[in-house]
Amino acid sequence: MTDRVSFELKAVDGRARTGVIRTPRGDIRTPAFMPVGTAATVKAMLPESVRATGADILLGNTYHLMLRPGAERVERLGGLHRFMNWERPILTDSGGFQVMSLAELRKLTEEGVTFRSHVDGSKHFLSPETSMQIQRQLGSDIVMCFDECPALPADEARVAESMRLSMRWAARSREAFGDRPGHALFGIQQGGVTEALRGESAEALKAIGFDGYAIGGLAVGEGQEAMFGVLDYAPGMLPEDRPRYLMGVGKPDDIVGAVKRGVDMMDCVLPSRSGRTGQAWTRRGQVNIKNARHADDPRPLDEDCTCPACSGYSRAYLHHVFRAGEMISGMLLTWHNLHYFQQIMQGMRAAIAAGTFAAWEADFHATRAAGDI
Ligand code: PRF
Ligand code: ZN
Repeated sequence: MTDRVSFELKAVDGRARTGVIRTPRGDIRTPAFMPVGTAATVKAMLPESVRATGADILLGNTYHLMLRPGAERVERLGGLHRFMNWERPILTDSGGFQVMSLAELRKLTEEGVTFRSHVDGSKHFLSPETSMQIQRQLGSDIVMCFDECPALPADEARVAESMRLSMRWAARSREAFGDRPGHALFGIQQGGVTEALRGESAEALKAIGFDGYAIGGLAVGEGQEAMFGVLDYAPGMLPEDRPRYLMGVGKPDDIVGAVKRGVDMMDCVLPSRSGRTGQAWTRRGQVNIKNARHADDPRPLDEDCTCPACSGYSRAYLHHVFRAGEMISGMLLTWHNLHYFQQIMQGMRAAIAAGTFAAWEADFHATRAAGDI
């Protein structure tokens, strides 16, 4: 165990990297996928089950937790780790992005953003300073800067203005975070799909200095080709010796393409959310368990998967419990999806360490192209 957060790069294969982020609450093997535990739970999963899928770290949300149950309450109850019974690392997003997508009657100024709660309509204010305070009350291990992220497509002048505001907020976040050994603060690069703006943002963040660097403002409507276009240059603008985190991504092929381009960490609601809507992600692509073709199928979702859903249950059973609206449906499919996403990460970590990432990636795409059987 360590009393600081550090990053050790273990191997590089092409632009893909593998390493480990060490924290007082445990190691995070990279490339890492972080399941999303927005409301102090990864929906439909016990924390020990999330750990059993191979997760080293979860993501929590400032926005949701400040509204319900409240950051002061979580702090009084011993912090987010104790509260949700997950003692390993937690990264918290800073709230700005969620305010823009979920809150009502938002008012954005240089100081911060005033908004009404989507839960009960109550009025709140978030700024770099209040976001840092809330993330400290939660006890977050990896704290994110307070930023703003425009939906794409947006005109370049608007993207530039927003990025520059986020960089001023990054400096205020750094100042408000202070010096907290054992906890890390990550900056967030913005700049849309414009290389010069991404470069300006990276330089601003590096001048401030952070423990890690996120790539924000992607997967917001631009499409995979444009996202990969940005990822062809954006990771290379950030310090090589710090973790790089692509926020809110993505589907399995997005994740693989991002790691190929030098990304170390990602998070997405996709495996957990789609588990509750009857969508399974497998080596051979997506399976919609609602489909009538599964009603009599005695085979598991994926015969090579070792998760509880695939070890003990048929597609026919998974189809039945989904159709019947039984809670075990979301539990089993979420477990399978999280397990599959973590298998992808483990496969990439091993391949990068062995210098065989290109072959691993070719096999990943070939298996998917073969389709569901
Ligand atoms: N900023 C923050 N959180 C985020 C994003 C961002 O740009 C995104 C964009 N994909 C997801 N979550 N703070
Ligand atoms: Zn499975």
